[in-house]
Amino acid sequence: MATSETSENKAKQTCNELEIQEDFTTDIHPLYSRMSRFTVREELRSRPNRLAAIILGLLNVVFILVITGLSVHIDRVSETHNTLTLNSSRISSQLAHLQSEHSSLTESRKTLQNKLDEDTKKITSLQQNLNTMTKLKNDLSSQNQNLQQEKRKLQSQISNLEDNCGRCLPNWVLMNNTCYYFAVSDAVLRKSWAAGRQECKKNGADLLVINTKEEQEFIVDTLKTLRYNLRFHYTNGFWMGLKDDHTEGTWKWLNGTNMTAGYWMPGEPNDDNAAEDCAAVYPAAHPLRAWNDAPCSYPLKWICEKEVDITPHNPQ
Ligand code: MMA
Ligand code: CA
Repeated sequence: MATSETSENKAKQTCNELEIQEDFTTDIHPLYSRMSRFTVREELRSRPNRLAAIILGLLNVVFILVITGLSVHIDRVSETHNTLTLNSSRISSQLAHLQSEHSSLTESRKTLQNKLDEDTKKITSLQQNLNTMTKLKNDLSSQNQNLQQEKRKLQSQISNLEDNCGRCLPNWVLMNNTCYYFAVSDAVLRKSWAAGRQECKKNGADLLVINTKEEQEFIVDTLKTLRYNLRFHYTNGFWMGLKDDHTEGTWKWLNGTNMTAGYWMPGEPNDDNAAEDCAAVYPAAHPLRAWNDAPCSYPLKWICEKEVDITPHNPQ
């Protein structure tokens, strides 16, 4: 609206100027004056056209500006599009690269997992082998210990046999100039205290009398050496020459001496049922806790003892 009012004012102003010009030219030449009037009239008639032309021109300018703006915008959009296309192809190529890396890594992971599984199996198998070997080693070590013990026993027997040669009866053991008989053989039946003593006497000996701690240890060790290493049961005892049948609780050796040091098992002697007056020695774990009192009529094994034969030892 403001633009059209301005154009109208401009047209009025032009018209006034032309009228003034007309007045001004009246004094000049009549022909010229006519011509001028004609021109002015023509010009007055073409005023709307000029306005339209101006408007069109302005529209044209605006249009050109818009076109130019749009063109610039399109260029920018196109540039952005190109950049995005470039980025998109780069991203696609990176994606393809990453996918290929991913599949290669997945493959590697599978291979490593398989290797891990195999190694785990191997470790388990090795662990089992190790356990078996350790068990075997322990078994062998224990066997070795047993064999060493066996060897010591056999060496002691050999040394006894050598020492015994010509001094003690066969199957008797020599120790400190004394021969001992241990009725360990399964072929020898158990007997009462008195019957056992009789067996000793048949060979010029008597039941065992223990005089020292060393002799006690020797007796128990020899019982174990002779494989009479059974778990404790009163029937596994060996009669000794020790009784308290004269006065209960007063233990006397066959040689008439009172017992001073006793190597009783814990809780013994207990005179069980007030009927235990004879003492027996056992192959006990602790050699100084190895005696028990039992009824003299009980069938047990026995140990005989006698001084070494006068016959001089004459090794070949
Ligand atoms: C028990 C215990 C001993 C006793 C025997 C035999 C198995 O041991 O009481 O002291 O001598 O029985 O009667
Ligand atoms: Ca007893």
